[in-house]
Amino acid sequence: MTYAPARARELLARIAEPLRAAPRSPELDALLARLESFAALSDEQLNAASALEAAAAPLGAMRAIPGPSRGLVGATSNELKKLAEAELAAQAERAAQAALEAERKASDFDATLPAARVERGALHPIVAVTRELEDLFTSMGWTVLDGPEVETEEFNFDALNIQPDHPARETMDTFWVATPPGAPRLVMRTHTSPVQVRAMKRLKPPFRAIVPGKVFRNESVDASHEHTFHQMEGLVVGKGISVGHLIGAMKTLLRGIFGREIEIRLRPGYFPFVEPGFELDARCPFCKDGCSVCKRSTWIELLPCGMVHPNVLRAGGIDPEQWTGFAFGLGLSRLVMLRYSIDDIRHLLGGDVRFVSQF
Ligand code: FA5
Repeated sequence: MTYAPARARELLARIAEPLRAAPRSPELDALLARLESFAALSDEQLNAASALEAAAAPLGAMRAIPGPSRGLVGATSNELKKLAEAELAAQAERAAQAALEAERKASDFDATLPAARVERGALHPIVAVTRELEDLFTSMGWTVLDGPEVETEEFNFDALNIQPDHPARETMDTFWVATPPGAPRLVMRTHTSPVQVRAMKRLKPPFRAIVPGKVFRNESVDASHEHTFHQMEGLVVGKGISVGHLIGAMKTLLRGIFGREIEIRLRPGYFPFVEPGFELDARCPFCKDGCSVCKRSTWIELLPCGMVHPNVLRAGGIDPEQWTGFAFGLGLSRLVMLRYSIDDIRHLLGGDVRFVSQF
């Protein structure tokens, strides 16, 4: 039933009637006076809010009401209360609707227009390939390690058996970090290999780890050379580790990357921290008899690697008489270029959203 002042007045009269006939007391007189004051209100004044107040009066003074009348007075008061509450709720709902309507009108809201397009992000190809490689290696029980990008001269060069007169230390290739005189010299790491020695100091052999990360070289930039690029180091230290293990791991790595068996060849390569050292070439996955990617040779120079030099094991606190190991340094940025046929390395860290959103 909808609220009307006449209905409220009717219910108030029904509440008061048995009270008037009941034996009098000061509390009962006060309650009757209060009920009469509500009944005396104009229709406008006797709105749902005052009807709710009127219903609360007998409900809050039940003890003043003589026993025989309580049931009837209580039930009628509750009816009045419910009626007033329903009206107040309906009023609140109408007000909310009206506010929404006003807001819609004010803001040109059109529920029939298509929703605003949300730009979808995409993984950077370097991140995508790094994650794939991490999945591949962790599935074979390797650990993923990290190392500092600002590295000490000791870890970046000395501990890796790179002599002080090695050309890689010269300003040409290395970004030196300004340090106070006498403090250990710092560099932006030129490769991920310093993490080899950090890993040896931290982990007890045997262990297998990869280290994907950013490296920095003071080089002139062109389509295949960046000053900031990504590498992924790999390191295995164990008993009786040989070149055979190295070749097996490299083949698994390439199979994981290209999705099929890839023919490889090893050429001698010189790196002070491995002995023997190799340059591993992969048969070009894009052609049979020469293309621009392999520079018409059908081989792609892919990853330098070798057996860990005894001096490096010693620098990492590992006895080279007991333990041997192999390491590799994958040029991750170049691999990503191969994988997605990207013709210029400068796209990778160029920060152009149009480039990244293609992957
Ligand atoms: C090294 O950095 C050695 N630390 C790799 C290594 C690790 C050898 C473990 C043996 C054992 P190199 O300077 O050749 O090696 O760099 C490794 C790879 O990084 C290269 O094969 C190449 O793919 C990539 N690379 C080197 N310079 C750049 C550059 N400026 N821009 C992009 N990629 C580069």
